[in-house]
Amino acid sequence: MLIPENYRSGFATIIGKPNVGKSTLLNRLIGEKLSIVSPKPQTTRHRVKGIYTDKERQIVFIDTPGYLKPRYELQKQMMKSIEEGINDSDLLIFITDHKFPTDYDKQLCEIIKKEKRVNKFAILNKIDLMSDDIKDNIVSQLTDIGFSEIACISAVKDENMSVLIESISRYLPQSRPYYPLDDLSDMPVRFFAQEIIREQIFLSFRDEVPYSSTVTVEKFIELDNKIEILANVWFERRTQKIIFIGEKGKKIRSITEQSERELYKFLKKRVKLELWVKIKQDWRKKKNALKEFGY
Ligand SMILES: Nc1nc2c(ncn2[C@@H]2O[C@H](COP(=O)(O)OP(=O)(O)OP(=O)(O)O)[C@@H](O)[C@H]2O)c(=O)[nH]1
Ligand SMILES: [Mg+2]
Repeated sequence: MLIPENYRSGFATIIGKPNVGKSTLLNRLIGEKLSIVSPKPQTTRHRVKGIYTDKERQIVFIDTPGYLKPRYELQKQMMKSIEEGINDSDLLIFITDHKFPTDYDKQLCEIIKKEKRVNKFAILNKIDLMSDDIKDNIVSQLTDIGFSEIACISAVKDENMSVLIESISRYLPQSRPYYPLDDLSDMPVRFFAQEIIREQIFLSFRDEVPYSSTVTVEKFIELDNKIEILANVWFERRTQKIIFIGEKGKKIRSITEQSERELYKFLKKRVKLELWVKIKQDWRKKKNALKEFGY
């Protein structure tokens, strides 16, 4: 493809409170499930890039973890990745929902107000859950904060999504694309495998089990007709490991099977998955362990 003179490219960082729909939005915009989604807050832990490319523009979206008060070393790392996102991007996309303004919204808007270097775009998501009155009220509050533009959407119901790419790209500089035109992300396939398994854990357990877990892919062997994956699932304590395995190994077997199905959708190849359960005492509080696990 010949790149026209007026081609636009840039980095757009998506920030918003936990559970507001950042990852859902990223996946919709890219048209591929790159970032894991669950009904639980604090699902995303890394900055996940999703690259949108067409004839007129390349937008590198960066999904971030929901902003949090750092209680653990892990959450400090998550916050750092938001700050880096703000520093490295051409456009900040603040996303909120029908619950606006919560304390998180207020904290984020304070940060956004102070940030003078980048353009600011607001998205009101989950409009399927609100009346017109509530919607109008939130939009007028967002207008006062000083966003260049406010879009009202439902990422799940696909409402008002088609114009979003066009609106967003107006705030990006003219530039040649940063990534090859058919790239969707810059993360290795192992990263996605690990995230897909982690997502199944988030979807299948309550309380502490998902939050105290993390996954590392130890082996990823691509054969002609299948992919063999060996992954470790790490917990902080023995009690969590016991819950994860379940009675007679029932739970771990069902997680393995669910993960294999989801991995197949992403990798487009049959997957044989083996999960090993391990304990690293209090890993969320330990800098070295976090590093080892890729945070
Ligand atoms: N009703 C409705 N639900 C939505 C919409 N967008 C996302 N959700 C749901 O909201 C929940 C959280 O979505 P995520 O995309 O994981 O949210 P997130 O902001 O990435 O959350 P963290 O990664 O935890 O910060 C999921 O259950 C989504 O299905 C929407 O437009 N309408
Ligand atoms: Mg997320």
